[in-house]
Amino acid sequence: MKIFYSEEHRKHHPPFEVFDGGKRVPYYENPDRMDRILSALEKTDWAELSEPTDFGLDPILTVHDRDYINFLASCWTEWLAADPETAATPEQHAFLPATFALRRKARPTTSLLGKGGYYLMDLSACIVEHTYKAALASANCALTAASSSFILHNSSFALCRPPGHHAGKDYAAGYCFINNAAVAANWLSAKGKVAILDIDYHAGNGTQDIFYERDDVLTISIHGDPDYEYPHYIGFADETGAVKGLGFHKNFPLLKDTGDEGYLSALDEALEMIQKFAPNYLVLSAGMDTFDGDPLGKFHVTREGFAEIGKRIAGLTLPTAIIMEGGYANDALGVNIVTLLENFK
Ligand code: OKP
Ligand code: ZN
Repeated sequence: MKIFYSEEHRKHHPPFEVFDGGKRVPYYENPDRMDRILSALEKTDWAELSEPTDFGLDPILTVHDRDYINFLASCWTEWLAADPETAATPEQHAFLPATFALRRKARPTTSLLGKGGYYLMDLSACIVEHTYKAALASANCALTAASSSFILHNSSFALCRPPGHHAGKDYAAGYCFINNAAVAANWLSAKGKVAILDIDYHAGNGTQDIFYERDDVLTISIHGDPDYEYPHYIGFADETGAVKGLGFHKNFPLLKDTGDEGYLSALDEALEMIQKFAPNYLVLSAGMDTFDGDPLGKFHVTREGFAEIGKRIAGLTLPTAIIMEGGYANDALGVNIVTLLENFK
């Protein structure tokens, strides 16, 4: 299987994030996640790693707002110039505003912190010196996987970091800056019908937002119910798309403590919808944080569960661009992703 991976993620390593209640914790979305996956992939005889191709900014700018991307590009340099404390010890800091734009009646002001509060949705989208470069390389991994799946008509894996599914057209959120899966799916949508299935534990709010009014890209997300789980305000069952896109989005909000059985029955419904839609390509937002014991999740999907999930999705027999999203039980992350991927060889 072709796997696209770039080392650019390594220097996107914010020293902390801020949890609910104001607690400062080490950044969960860390480079170690990739090392665990790489070492598990090395043990297989089918993982064929290569560097992503640089697609330039055009395919990203058809999904994301130009001013937002400009903000990501220049944010750190501007912050360094504005904040002497960060300039003195950059590795101990991140760009993280303390005031956020409430609802969408706000506008991005000319001040950097005003832009930050407008373009960032929460305290987990910390920007540091190399964040923008890492996010671009991550998007290129997804684009290269999409084009590989298009050309070779088979499945591929984009080992993306940072992840993408919480990022919307003009906002970063939950460790995500550029929506890799959305960029890949939008690129593929010029070649045929595309479905995106998001199996990360968290609702794929960014992906939902981006395609909400489109009928050529079906989006489905299976996740912890936003009634108790991040991202809190989106991912409910009654959100099914709008205008032309009505009926082309589906959320499966699940209860706390969902295990293999409950998960697989939601998955079966999702797969049935995808079959009815009859896409030419599938983009799979593959988060592994549904795993039993993930520090950021409340589900109990087992390794056997991932084997079955992979088997059933691969059963669609669609060329699938598999895009890495979350998963924070680092000890198990490598084996879990390999268990999922094995079905798509
Ligand atoms: C990213 B992905 C913890 C606050 C939530 C954000 C989680 C982002 C998950 N109580 N922090 O979907 O794996
Ligand atoms: Zn997640």
